[in-house]
Amino acid sequence: MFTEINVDGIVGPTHHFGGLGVGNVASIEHQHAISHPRQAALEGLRKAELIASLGIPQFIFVPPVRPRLSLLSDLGFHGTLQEQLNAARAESPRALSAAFSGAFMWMANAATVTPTADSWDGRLHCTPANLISSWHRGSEAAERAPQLHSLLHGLGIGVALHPALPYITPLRDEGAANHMRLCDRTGHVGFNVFVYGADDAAPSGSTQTYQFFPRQSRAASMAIARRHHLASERTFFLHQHPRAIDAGVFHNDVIATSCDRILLHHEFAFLDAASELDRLENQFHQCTGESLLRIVASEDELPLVDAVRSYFFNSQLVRCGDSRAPLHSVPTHYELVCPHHCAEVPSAQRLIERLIADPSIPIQRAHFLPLNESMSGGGGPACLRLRMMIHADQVELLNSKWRLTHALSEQLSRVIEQWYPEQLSMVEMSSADFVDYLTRVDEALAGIFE
Ligand code: SUG
Repeated sequence: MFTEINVDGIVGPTHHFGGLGVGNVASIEHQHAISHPRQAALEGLRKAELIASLGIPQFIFVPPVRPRLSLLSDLGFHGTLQEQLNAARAESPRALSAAFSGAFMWMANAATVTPTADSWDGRLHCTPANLISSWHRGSEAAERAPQLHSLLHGLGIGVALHPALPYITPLRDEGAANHMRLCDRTGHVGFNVFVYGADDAAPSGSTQTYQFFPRQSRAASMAIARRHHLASERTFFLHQHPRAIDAGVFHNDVIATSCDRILLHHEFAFLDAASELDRLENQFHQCTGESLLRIVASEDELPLVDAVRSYFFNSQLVRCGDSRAPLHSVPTHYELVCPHHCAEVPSAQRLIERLIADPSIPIQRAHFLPLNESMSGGGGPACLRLRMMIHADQVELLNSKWRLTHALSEQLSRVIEQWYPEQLSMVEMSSADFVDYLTRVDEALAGIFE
């Protein structure tokens, strides 16, 4: 029996709104607004605690070091630290923001992970995402890879941790945010669905009329499928709908979600996908003997603008119950962990009520979580976690230092309350004293994990 585990990242003390998220309307709207790192970190932690309480083994990583001063010197800012910061703020606020980026909190972009059951070599494969579309996230793969290695190394040779794809624009990759895994009740028969925004091989002019630059390329998705040794008959590539990208859907997980045999998506999630979706449904039935449960929200039911405002599809769809229990002893049910914005957008609220009321859909409950700070940067609950399917017996082999227990959560809360800035703006970020202060925050966090 396979079970899902989640890995979140502790929100960093430099969480701020730099407006750097490409095609991300919340990020663009909040550019240079005052952020609240302490609140952001506590909201993220509460979300992870709720997921753990629903029975998902929950892990949490420490933040990478910020600022990345090497970025400033690489860009030619020189002199004392204060001079570098002053010059960056005056000449290139984007560079300054990128150096202090807290975007690593959105762990769904950390990597694409496929389980042992899906590859012909029987290994779990993990490719950290190169995140080259924007100013601020290209360093994350190198920063998260050692943590992923530390988490997974107890699984031994059953793990292939690949390097990120080459850092070239035709291979731009945003990780699990553009990947969905569907599977049968046991989790043993898996189907991998990759969703890309740009197909560089498509005839020019076909559908490339975007307002926003599409972040995931088909070439990147295909390379990941190849290096993960996925069976082609259970691997699918879908094109994100340009209407969705233009409405602010910069990742698939803003317009579609999945868990086990449930695929929930918007009418305009994919372009010309009818035949691929038919093939997916047929293959699913043939290989598993079960039916895929495909639930579509129409534009009438949830207009794209409301999907983006509410981030409904970025809710976490969680299988509840004891995943180690014998298969047929517990009826499987699912719960939605939604951003509280869903309760404020009437169409999203009605859609959630419809799903829960429908007896043919095993979703029984919705939780609404305050995630204001993450949402203002364009990240909902699902953006904050990297999910992996592993064999239930292997959970104990993962490095328990990263496991979110009640005690760890209390320690983290204390450090966050004591050390994290309540507010942050570009003014503080251009102060050498603040940089000095950040090293002490890092030490306090690191002390917890020693
Ligand atoms: O890459 N926002 C992130 C949000 C990532 C959401 N992840 C998923 N959908 N899985 C991004 O756009 C905002 C940073 C800023 O405002 O400068 C930002 O990076």
